[in-house]
Amino acid sequence: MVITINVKDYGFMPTYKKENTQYARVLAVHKESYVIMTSFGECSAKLKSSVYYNNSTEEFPTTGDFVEIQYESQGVSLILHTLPRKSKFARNDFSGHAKNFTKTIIEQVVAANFDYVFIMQSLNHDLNPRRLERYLAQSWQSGAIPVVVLTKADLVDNYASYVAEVEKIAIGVGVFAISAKTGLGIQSLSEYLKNGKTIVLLGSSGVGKSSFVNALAGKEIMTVNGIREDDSKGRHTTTHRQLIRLESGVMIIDTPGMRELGMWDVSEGLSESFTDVESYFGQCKFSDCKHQTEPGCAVKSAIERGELSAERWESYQSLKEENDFVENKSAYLREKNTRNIAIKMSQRQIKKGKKRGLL
Ligand SMILES: Nc1nc2c(ncn2[C@@H]2O[C@H](COP(=O)(O)OP(=O)(O)O)[C@@H](O)[C@H]2O)c(=O)[nH]1
Ligand SMILES: [Mg+2]
Repeated sequence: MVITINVKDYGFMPTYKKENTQYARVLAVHKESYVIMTSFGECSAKLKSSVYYNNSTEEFPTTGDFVEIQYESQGVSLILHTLPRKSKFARNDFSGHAKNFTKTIIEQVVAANFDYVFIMQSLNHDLNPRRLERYLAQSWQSGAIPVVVLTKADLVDNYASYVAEVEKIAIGVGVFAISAKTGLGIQSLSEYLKNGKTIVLLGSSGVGKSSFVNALAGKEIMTVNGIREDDSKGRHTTTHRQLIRLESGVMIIDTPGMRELGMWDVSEGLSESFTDVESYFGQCKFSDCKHQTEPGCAVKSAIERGELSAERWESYQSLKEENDFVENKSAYLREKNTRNIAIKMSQRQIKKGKKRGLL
C-alpha cells in the first residue's frame, strides 16, 4: 500500500500559495542539513545560500517550520523561504558570534508552529513550582497554549492533591496527571491530541517525554532513557526526527534544544501567567508604587489578607528581575565590547609611548 503524505497532513494551512511552489515542513535540523516532509514524502534538504546568507534577513528554518522549497527528486532539495511562524520557542544567543549583533535580543529559534506546549514535570522527583512558573511564562510568550502534564502518577498515592496545588499557580491552564506506565490520565488529554495539531514537549530529561509519546503511539517509537528501542533499521538508516506525526494525525515536537532553554524576553508571557498578581497593581494608593514599603500598597495588603501568597509574589519578582536582566544583557555585552576595545587601544598607546621613551 502506498501512503501519500501531503504536507497539509502536517498542519500546513497556507494563507496564500505561490504558483509552481512546493511547500514542506521541517521535521529535523542537523547542522546544515534538514529533514523535511514534502508532498512527495520525506526527503533531505539544504538552504539556498543566496537566500539565507550574505547579510540576508531571512529567518533560518527550525523544527516545525513551514518552508518553500525547490523539490529535487534525485538528491537534496533546496529551501527557498521560511514562512512566518504562528508560535515559536527561542533561546538567547549571547555567544557574540551571532551574526546580527545589533539586535537587542539575539534569538535562536528551536521549535516553531505548535498549537500547545505540554509542560512536563514528574510527580516523583521533578515537581518544582518555581520552574513551572518560568515554563508557563515562556509558553505564553511562545504564542501557543500551555498545558501542564504531571507524569509518573503511578509513583505517588495522592496525585490529585498535586494537581490541585499546581492549579493554584497555573491559572487558567489545564493541569493533568498521567502515567505512561499504566495509561492513567492519557485519555484526558484527548482534547489536545487532535489531527493536524502540533504539540511541543517542554521538560527536563528523564521526566518521561519519550515514554509519553510511546504511550500515545501504542508502540516504541522513541528512545526511552537513552536505550534505542526502535533500532530495527539500524542507526544510520533511520533519521532521528524531532517532529513526528502519530497515526492519529497529531504531531509532537521533542527537540534537544527545548531542554536547554534559558530565560529570554517573556514580558508578555509573565503578565499572562501572573494575572492574579498584576491585578493588584492598579489598586495601590500611589500610581508609581514599587510594592516595597509604600503605604496603601494593594499587593502587600493582599498578602496580609492571605489572598495572595508571599511565594507567588516572590516568584513574580524574581522572574521579572531575570527578564529585565535578559533584556539588558545584550546591551550590556555591547557596552562591554566597546569598553574592551577602548582599553586595548589605550594599552597600545601606552606601549607605543614606552617604546618611544615618552612614558
Ligand atoms: N513509573 C513510571 N516510570 C516512567 C513513566 N514514564 C517514564 N518513566 C521512566 O522514566 C525514565 C525516563 O523516561 P523517558 O521517557 O526516557 O524520559 P525523557 O528523558 O523525558 O524522554 C525511564 O526510566 C522511564 O521508564 C511513568 O509513567 N511511570
Ligand atoms: Mg526522551
